[in-house]
Amino acid sequence: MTIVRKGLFGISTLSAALAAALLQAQTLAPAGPAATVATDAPEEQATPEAVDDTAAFQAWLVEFRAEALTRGIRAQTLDAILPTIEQQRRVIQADRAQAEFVETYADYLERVSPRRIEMGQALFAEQGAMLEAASAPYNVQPRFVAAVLGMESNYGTFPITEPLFNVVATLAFDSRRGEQFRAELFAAFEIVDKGYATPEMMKSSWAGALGAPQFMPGSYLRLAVDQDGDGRRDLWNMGPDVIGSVANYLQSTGWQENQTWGRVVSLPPGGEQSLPEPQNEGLDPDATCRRYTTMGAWRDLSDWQELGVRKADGTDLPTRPLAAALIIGDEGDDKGYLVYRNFCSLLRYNPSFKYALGVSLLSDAIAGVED
Ligand SMILES: [Ca+2]
Repeated sequence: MTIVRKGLFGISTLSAALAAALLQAQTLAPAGPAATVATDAPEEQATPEAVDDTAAFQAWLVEFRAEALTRGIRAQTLDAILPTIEQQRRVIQADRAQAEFVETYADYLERVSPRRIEMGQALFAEQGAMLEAASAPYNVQPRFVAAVLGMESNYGTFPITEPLFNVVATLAFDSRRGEQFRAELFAAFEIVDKGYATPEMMKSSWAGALGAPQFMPGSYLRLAVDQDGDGRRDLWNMGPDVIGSVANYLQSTGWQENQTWGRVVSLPPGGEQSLPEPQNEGLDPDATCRRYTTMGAWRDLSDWQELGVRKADGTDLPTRPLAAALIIGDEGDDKGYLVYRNFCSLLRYNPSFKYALGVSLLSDAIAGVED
């Protein structure tokens, strides 16, 4: 059995299609804080496919069922779904590949493509009033909601086809982020148990995220909203619920509607090397930003101005008092990004600098923000 599994799932049989799927999974899934990818990588090259742990997995499901019952999930729901759950070893491969995956900023940000910008603009042209109306109660500019959806699922057009229970159970049983996904598995059962979705609707990416906004099951329970008031929180079809839920998510992180994400800036002559050390001394960042320790110093825009940082076109930075951190993408870049506290809200959605920059630049492009 072990040998068969190795043949079926071993790296030597990794097809081009699977490799492509892994790349797609990267675009859909949290990539981990960009500057801490190295520490986020698994400590060793795990080869889960080489271990026949089917019996252990089944025993784990039995134990999971017992705890789920104590959490109030009905036996009827558990027994309809648990026997159908299978480990998906490709999910582990995708999860490992994701943590180790390194793409340059330049390559990653090609996702902010003319096509994706056009689709976002078409969304505003066709459903602008809905976007405005569903975002307004949460005090989030709709261009950011649209850009999140653009990056997460190409505005709900990516096919999301993996069986969520298989994906989440596989990751919950795996050691790398087991506890986190165990909580998500309870949440997934709760979604079905309470009738928010049928088991058939529980499809996900390779990282267990569902619907057009790619919410994890726990986020669905906490933050999805029934914006159109029809009694269901529908994240599966682009509409007011999807828009309102993303806006609600961003609001929950302290989004400030009177601010943007930040701006592209030009660095002083000499680039990064010309800026003073240490980079970690400065203003106290907003609470939402404190966890992102790799961001470096937070300084007032006037201080960045004094250090020689300018708008992308070389003109002076705005005089508005705002705390900002500097992110520099690929080594040798002569430009960077001064980011404000809303950027950290985007990181709460998906903790990757590249992802958050993708959303930011896409939101500017959709709305025609040039400055
Ligand atoms: Ca609804």
